[in-house]
Amino acid sequence: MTILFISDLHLSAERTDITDCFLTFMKEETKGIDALYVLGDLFEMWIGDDDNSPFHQQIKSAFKQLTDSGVPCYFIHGNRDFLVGKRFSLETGVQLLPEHTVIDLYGKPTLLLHGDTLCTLDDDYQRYRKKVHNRFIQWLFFRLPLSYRQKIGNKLRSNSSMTNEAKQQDIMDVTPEEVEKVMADYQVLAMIHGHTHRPDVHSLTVDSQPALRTVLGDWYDHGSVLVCTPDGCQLETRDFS
Ligand code: OKV
Ligand code: MN
Repeated sequence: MTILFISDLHLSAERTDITDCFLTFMKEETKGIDALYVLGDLFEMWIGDDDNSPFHQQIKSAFKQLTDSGVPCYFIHGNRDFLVGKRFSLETGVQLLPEHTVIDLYGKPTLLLHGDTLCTLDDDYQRYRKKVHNRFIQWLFFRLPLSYRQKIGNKLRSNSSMTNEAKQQDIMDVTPEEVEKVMADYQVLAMIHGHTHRPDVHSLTVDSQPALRTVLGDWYDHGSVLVCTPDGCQLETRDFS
């Protein structure tokens, strides 16, 4: 009995080392598990489900094989792949979940989310987020041909003019008050999220009760998996080959 959680792989055609590690993980570690949850930023960028390059086909077929084998697979959008949509879901069998989702994790109500909404002090990002999540702006974006959307994506990405190394450090951490508020709102004592690339388990107090916040790791220089069984959860890493 095992449930696996991953996030922040930032898969791209350029980083074949990450892709290889992910495909090996999908083939060798997901057989017969109870569920796989992907908590956002599976992809470095996503400008529409109609982007069907060999790279995307390779990733999608890995999910399709898993869900066809009977393993339920769930996805919560990240800040990079928030445009993953119904067509991706139909092609892969991966079920899209709302941005805040409470699951029963072997008897423990657990709130799952990507984590970007917890970084409330990052004004620039929250302003950008509001724009690109606007339904009308998204409707306009999808009117554009794939090649234009690709150009806009590349432009926006290069505008954040830092090196990849600096970008990793630059992600703001969560606001502790926001974490407590969200957990109290959802009446949970356990939360799992990614986004900050600061894998750890934090103890906190919610409604004067002890609570746990587990942060998943990114896949920048090794794989990162949260392995949960009825006995508990453990953050683990996987070396690139
Ligand atoms: C994803 C991030 C690029 C951060 C654009 C409307 C608009 C959607 C979009 C374009 C960019 C996603 C979809 C990408 C995340 C970046 C740069 C920084 C901090 C519009 C709707 F307004 F331009 F019309 N986008 N792409 N960033 O390349 O995947 O998260 S992306
Ligand atoms: Mn993120």
